[in-house]
Amino acid sequence: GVIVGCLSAKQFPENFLFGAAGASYQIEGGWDADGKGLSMWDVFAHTPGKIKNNDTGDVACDSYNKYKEDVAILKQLGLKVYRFSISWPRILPKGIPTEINQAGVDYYRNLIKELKDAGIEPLVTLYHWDLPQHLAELGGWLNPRIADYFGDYARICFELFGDQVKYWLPLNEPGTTCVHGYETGDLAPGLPLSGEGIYQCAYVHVLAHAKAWHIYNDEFRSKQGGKVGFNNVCFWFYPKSNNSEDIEAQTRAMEFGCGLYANPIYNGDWPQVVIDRVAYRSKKEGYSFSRLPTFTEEEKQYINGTSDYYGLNMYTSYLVEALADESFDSPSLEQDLAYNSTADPSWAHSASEWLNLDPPGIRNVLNYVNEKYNPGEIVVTENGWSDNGELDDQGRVTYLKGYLSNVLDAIVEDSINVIAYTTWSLMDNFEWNQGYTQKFGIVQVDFDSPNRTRTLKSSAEWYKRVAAAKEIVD
Ligand code: PNW
Repeated sequence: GVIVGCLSAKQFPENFLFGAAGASYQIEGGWDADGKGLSMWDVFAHTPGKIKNNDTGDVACDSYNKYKEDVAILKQLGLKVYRFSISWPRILPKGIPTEINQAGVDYYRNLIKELKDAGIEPLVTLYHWDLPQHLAELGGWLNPRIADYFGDYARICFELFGDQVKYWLPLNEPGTTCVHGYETGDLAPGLPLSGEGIYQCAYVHVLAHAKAWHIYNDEFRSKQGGKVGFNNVCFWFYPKSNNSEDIEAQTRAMEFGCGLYANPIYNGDWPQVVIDRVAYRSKKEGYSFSRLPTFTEEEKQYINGTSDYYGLNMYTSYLVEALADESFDSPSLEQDLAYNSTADPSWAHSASEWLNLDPPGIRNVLNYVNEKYNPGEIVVTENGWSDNGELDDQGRVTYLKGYLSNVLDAIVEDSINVIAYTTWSLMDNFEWNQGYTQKFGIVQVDFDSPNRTRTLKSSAEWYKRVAAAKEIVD
């Protein structure tokens, strides 16, 4: 036949799912409503000085009460998947299975029903940082037994919601928790355990993820037929020069960031670069053992291959320049990494100091993850841009257009099996220690109004047209 008119634009696959994402503590509010227990984020945010303007998630977007409006907006935008998280202490107030909070169960069952009735697939994160405070006091992500507690919680969620949920993500971004919660301490639980906390935290997260996957695999998969994916943030790093030191720094950046968590899940152990580097520095620092915990052979077997799809959070890129080892007098991730990272001056800046515009970075990461971990299916579970909340958010449109074009190229040109994309975020929300100062939503929320009025931004209107056309539109 004859191709009429312009060459047809590249299309996303027919069954590709466009959607949006959010997380319990960032949107729900209802921090002490109807029997919910305390999470470590309630405690952290209620501690003066931890959050910009001492903002809290006490009310946030009030999605605990307004979830029907959220679902109506998703439907109006023609989105087909919603990634949300379950608040562990809303289901289990103390994090332990002795008491199940029925009001919490009802909330999520109602939300899921509302979504399904609107033809929207729920993609459910079991844990997006709001650890029950009781478990934080038991040692949180430094205590390997948290993996067992998490397993009990996961089982309860599979039992309660698994008839309706086909896409699960046990954990959100262990990388961010372990660095910011247990290395620098600027996110909950706020423990600056430089050079040590991060590795113990990574170890416990890997065990917890694997436990949830095995429980699903052994007890639920045959009757529920869903998928349990692994989630982590992977940014892209370019070597600042072609010299071998900078290329090695690029490898360290990828392996200590993405690989520290993904390699155990997909390949059964820490990345070799990380094992060697932390052992080397630990020895020089005078330790008789490595600061990086060792997996037993049994654990290696247990963790290996425990993911049905890769849930990729990807936002930005950096240039890295190697640094030489100088001292061995205080352990730190920074010295284990031994590089300087900067943004290319040509990249546009968001309202978040760590987030700059480099659209090809996501295609690079998709290729990297696909080659290194061979994950089968990939869902881009977070990708988005922050600004000051303006309704005509052209910066966000530019960002999403660039990144989605690269996702499409990864699918069409590189044959990578990306099946869905959930932009961060559906709504402006509580941006952790930045409070309400950085806005990621395609929908604006008026935090000055008790109604928490929602208003579509330009990016939402644009995204709606993309989801309908299944191609990148102007
Ligand atoms: C992710 N960094 O966090 C989280 O999963 C979301 O809850 C969060 O709102 C979103 O990204 C936007 O920040 C990150 O400093 C927080 O590199 C900080 C960083 C990365 C991811």
